[in-house]
Amino acid sequence: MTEKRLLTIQDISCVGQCSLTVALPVISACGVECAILPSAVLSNHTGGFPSWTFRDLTDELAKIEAKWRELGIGFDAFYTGYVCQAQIDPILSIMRTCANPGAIRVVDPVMADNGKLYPGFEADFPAQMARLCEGADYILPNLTEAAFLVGWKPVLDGYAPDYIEALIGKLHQLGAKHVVLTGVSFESGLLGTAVSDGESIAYDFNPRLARVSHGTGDVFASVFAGAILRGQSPLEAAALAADMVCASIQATPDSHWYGVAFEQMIPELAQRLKG
Ligand code: PXL
Repeated sequence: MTEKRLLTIQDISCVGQCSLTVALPVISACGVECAILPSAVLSNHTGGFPSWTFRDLTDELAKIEAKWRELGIGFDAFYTGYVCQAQIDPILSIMRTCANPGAIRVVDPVMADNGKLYPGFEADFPAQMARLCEGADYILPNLTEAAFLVGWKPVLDGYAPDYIEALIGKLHQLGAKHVVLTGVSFESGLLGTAVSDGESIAYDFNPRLARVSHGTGDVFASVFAGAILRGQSPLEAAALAADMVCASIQATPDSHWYGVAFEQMIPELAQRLKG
């Protein structure tokens, strides 16, 4: 158990094994206290269900921030995920006013995959999300999000290491200290992560699994944030996160289409971060 308290800001998709229903159990299993700030409440996520309800909670953010300031509540880490268009400034404010000394920021710029923005995000949202990346200690984009953040057209395959290096260089120019780029592949059988501290890039690869599943980005980011707070290096945290994503996918029956069975890897995650 660490004494550190993390605040995660992302939506509650009531059904769908993503965002807060993943972050809370996963970060708790890492032995890290996890406070939550829901950005929105949806009946279910937007990644494959034909429709959903959506309640934007932007109005709550400033009220909650004021109450936390009054009560002297602060956080050692912030981890942001799926947030709404108008929430960038309120979130930046919370990360300033409710930060304990040395607090870190982990920004997963959740907004796109497979070359496309998620439903509901306007074309100008990546520029807003880029403002959240400025000053982040870690940003965790997938290849599509990374391209949108820097104003490029997404390239999803057929690239060489110099494309990844150029993309990471541009992402650092947004003001992020570490870039953790997911979904990188130089040969078809391997899928991995590029981890950059602005000086050098290290890679971690796993065998590519046949299935592509929803919610894996949230599993990755939650394990990564928890492992960083448990003192792992960025590369160790990224490798652990990738292992836990693979274990979650492998535990998921083919008939289960809307998420991954991340619950099955929780005991292994807790074991690997024990002590
Ligand atoms: O897993 C990312 C995510 C989070 N929250 C909502 C989503 C998605 C991806 O589709 O729709 C509401």
